[in-house]
Amino acid sequence: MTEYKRYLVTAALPYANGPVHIGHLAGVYVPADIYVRYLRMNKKDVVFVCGSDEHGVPITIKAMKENCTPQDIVDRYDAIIRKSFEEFGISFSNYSRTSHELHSKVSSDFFKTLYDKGEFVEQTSEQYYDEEAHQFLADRYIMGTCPKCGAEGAYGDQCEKCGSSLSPEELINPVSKLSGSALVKKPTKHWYLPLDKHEEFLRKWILEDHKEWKSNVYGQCKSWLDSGLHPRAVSRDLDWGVPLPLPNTEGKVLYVWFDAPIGYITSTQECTQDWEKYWKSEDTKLVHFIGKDNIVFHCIVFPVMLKAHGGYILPDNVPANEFLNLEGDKISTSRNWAVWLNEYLEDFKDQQDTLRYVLTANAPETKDNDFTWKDFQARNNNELVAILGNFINRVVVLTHKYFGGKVPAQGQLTETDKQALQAIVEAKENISKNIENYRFRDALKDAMQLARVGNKYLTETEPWKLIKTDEARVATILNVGLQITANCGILFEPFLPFSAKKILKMMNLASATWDDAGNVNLMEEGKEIAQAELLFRKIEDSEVDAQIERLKKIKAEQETQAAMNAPVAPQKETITYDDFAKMDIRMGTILAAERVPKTDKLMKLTVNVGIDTRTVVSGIAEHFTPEECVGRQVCVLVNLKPRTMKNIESQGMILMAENADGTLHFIETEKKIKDGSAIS
Ligand code: B3M
Ligand code: ZN
Repeated sequence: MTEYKRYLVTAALPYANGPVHIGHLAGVYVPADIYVRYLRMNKKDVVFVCGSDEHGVPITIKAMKENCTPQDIVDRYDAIIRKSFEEFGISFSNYSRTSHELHSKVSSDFFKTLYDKGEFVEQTSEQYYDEEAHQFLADRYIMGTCPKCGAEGAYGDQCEKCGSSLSPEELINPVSKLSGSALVKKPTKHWYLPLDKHEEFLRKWILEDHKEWKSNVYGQCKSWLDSGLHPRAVSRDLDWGVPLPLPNTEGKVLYVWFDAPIGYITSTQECTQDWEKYWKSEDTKLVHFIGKDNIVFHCIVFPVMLKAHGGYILPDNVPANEFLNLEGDKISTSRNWAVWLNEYLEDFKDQQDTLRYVLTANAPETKDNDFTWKDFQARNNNELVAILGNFINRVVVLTHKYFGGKVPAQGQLTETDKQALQAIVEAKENISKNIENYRFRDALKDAMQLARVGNKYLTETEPWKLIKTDEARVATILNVGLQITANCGILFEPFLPFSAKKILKMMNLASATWDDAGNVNLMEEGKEIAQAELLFRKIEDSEVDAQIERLKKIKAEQETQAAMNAPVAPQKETITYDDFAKMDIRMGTILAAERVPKTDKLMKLTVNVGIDTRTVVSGIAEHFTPEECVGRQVCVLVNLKPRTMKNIESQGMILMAENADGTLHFIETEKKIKDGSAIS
């Protein structure tokens, strides 16, 4: 085992084409921050870098849609993202941007070195070109008919209807998503990183030397390696990005996934002159925090780049997380299905730690997990408020009430006292071990366990009852309570930095390190403590209901949108006017409606169709209540041969329009007219 002298921790560079949401925080930034805060509390030498990922096609598309420049887009989101990270206490040593001048130099120098060493293969191939937009198109921006299921609007990389992976070549009638125009093929030259050449090295480095990696990460790497690696293009035909540093390559830039990880190096250079010590010494431990969709880039592509370049260290670990879902559905920026960090703080002011807590307690460390507002509320109210907050508040308030705010003397310890103090020692050990092994959920549970022990200890010893009869005993109890509280102030710091700070302030401990934790005499007798401060507040039903309502609205809008975009059924075969004229369709008014018992779909309607009042059985019961039907004027096919359903004779049929989402809608005239009026 290497004895590491310093740490270089990176967190995936978020794309600057939208704000960051809870999925980002849970999967990458909170775990990375917990790890780094823990290291710093242990007085380790750490550099923690990140920055905005500002290149790539989606940013150019967004700019085109909004009629502005890509730089405008990234300026906007970089500012929002930066602010969110600051507000949530993500303690980067530096947060950079890939549109910075320095990054352009660092990444093109990196490319140049690989080029000069002959590490790339050059290849010219025919690619789809949009003559109207004057550009080659990324697979995602080519659309056409799916060759597998026939659906319209399949993408050049995937059909969302049937889920097949596609290549643009397979699409029938490919068109540009940008301009809608047909595409031509043109030859273009690109530079490829031959991953296959490094396969043997990767197999040994990952599959043999890093068996300790998380099983989701190890498994994904193994499956990539087992299915065989191929050369990957590291250049693109695009006018947004780092220009290719080679002659006669106008209109070509570095592929965003080539320059983005180099962004970690740029960000380090920006914050320390000594950057090479972090990137180039074997006794630096490099750890990449990322989401699962970035595994291949951080475990295979970037290590190959670093190794091919030479002089750089490789990551010691890549503790990638799975995904966080929101209320049962995949989080999606384009569908607006997310809790955005900037919006969260508008509704839950100063409650950063609550979100950090819930996201860690529920972190998708080993499998995808779900964030629900009800769980958020329950964890806040039942854990943070009722256990941690309640315990600390009682200790501080009682110390002021009975002992003038000074740490009382510890007398003879009972078995119960000793057990409570022992919990401090255990908590420190467990939390440390779990954080060092990237098990942040478990580590948080360990910290919470200490608060639980403290809370239970107070409830069971009941100092408020003993104060009249046994002040010395109460002194001991509160002394023990204060030792636990002060330790909570240290041990919770990586997870809940804002609250930990308040706890330490209440304990009057200016600076504390991890070394101080585990000490059961941290609070010396006679030491003065500060007044109690509110740590967590209860979250009301109405607050989470409002959030759930907001999401429901978004879902409804999305469904309407999807239905509007869905293709309509093809036209039926031709009929004559006489075929049509045989149908007697009239306006009628529904006078009464009731569900047909023992069926889900059928509704028995009494309808005045002008000629008479009759019974019609209609399959609308899943879409309307009887109350919603009564009084409505509807279209009725009155000369349909009667049919008996569930022992009821139906004399006609109500005409309905069926939307693409399967919902049924009545067909109405723009104003009420006489029942029995013919429709022709
Ligand atoms: N910009 C983030 C993502 O895939 C991507 C990470 C780059 S890390 C070098 O969401
Ligand atoms: Zn398909």
